[in-house]
Amino acid sequence: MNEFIITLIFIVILVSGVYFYAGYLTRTGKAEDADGNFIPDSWEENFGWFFSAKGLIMFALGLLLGYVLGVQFPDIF
Ligand SMILES: [Ca+2]
Repeated sequence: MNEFIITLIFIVILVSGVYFYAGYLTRTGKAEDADGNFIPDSWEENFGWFFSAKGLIMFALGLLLGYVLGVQFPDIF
């Protein structure tokens, strides 16, 4: 079960990192962002859904992580 938590935390960090990196690339002008939504336009073609669902993905991951931590460590809450 601990491996699952570690995997989950790793996924959260990875997903957050991708969003952060997209913002970094567009804000610093390292990637083209003609429509100004802080998502590199070259990514939007194939991974637009990943950014459209940002709120939902982060919410689902947070919910899952909170639930798993609550089950694994019932005393910390
Ligand atoms: Ca864009």
